[in-house]
Amino acid sequence: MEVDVTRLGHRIAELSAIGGTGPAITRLGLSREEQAARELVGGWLTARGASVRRDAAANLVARFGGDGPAILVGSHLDSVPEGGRFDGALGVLCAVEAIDALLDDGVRFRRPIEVIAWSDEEGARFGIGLFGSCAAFGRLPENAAARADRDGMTIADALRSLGESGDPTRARRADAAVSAYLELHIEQGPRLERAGVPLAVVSAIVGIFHGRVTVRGRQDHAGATVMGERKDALVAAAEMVVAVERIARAVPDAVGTVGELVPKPGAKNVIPGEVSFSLDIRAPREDDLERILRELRAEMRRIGDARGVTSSVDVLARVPVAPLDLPLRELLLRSVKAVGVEAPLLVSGAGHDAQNPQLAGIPTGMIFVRSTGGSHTPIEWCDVADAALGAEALAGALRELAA
Ligand code: HGY
Ligand code: MN
Ligand code: MN
Repeated sequence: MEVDVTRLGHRIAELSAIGGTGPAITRLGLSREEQAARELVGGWLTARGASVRRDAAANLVARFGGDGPAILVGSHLDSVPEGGRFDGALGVLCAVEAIDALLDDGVRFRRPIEVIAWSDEEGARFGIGLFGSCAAFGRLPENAAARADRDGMTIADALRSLGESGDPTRARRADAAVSAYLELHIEQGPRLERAGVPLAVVSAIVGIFHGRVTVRGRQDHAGATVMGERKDALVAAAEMVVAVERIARAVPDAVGTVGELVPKPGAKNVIPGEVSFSLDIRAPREDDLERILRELRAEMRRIGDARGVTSSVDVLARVPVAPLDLPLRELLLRSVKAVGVEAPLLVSGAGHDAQNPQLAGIPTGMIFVRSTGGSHTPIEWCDVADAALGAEALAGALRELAA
């Protein structure tokens, strides 16, 4: 069985044109662009005989085969703003290519397979990462549908504008309906490139904390307020941001990032009275992640007391460390070996939809494909030859699981 590298390359290019401005991709969750991407991928799958639907959380679900627990395979089609063309998208395209190659090879599925494109994995608009797979596996935070983007549009509004009911919890899958989940994804880091190896198998995915901090000081006049009288929310927030980096750097393999920071009212001659900033903290060990969060809260209180400001943390998401299924890991190592690669086992520093089925108790496995240029950046890159090798390994695993 051979995957078709040319077909895969053309589809990467075709999908990249949706939300693409030059090398950069902006295909935000629950946006028109994400819907256009679902329609493109759904069309290819319908043409191969899948029954294609979109669920209440706007996940694309393309089913091959009859009744019974299904093997799910896929990733996400949304991107971060000005992101790359491979993060998420490659996993969906390689899942489609793997199915195409198996069908081209005359394989008949003894168990149902569903190709999935999870909606809004990045959480770039509404702040809830892994949104579509959280909805499917019952792991959405309270009141998720009321979360709004910067324009005040809520998740419920966005779903309704797509023609859904507005209640993403209706996408909940019965766990018994899913027998396994596989995801291929670019590595998004330098380890495979440095090792000169095209594929890896993922052993575990880091724990993730996503939050939003609000710092409240006193808005005042930039000229008439002497320095000793200020309650400057932005300077306090800046000290807290530096503390995030210092505390995370002190814990092995942990990371801490502030990617968004919004001062209010946001004028050059006004001392900011309020600042909100994002928190993205990750670690491969739960106790380390908890320790970082404890230290950070203590430091934010100390800085607030010293500067006469207050701060609060709104928890957006807390995904525990997810060790992936051992038997599936062995199966994927065999499938990768069958395409000629001695794959290393890697812990994923990036979050993935795969965390949700695994944490819901569904056997889950991941294949990484070598990528270069970093990720969440237009210069993210993956050679189509490496992608095809990944699709070949994925097809081998699906053949063993379902054919
Ligand atoms: O943030 C992440 O790790 C993923 O790209 N959503
Ligand atoms: Mn991403
Ligand atoms: Mn991704």
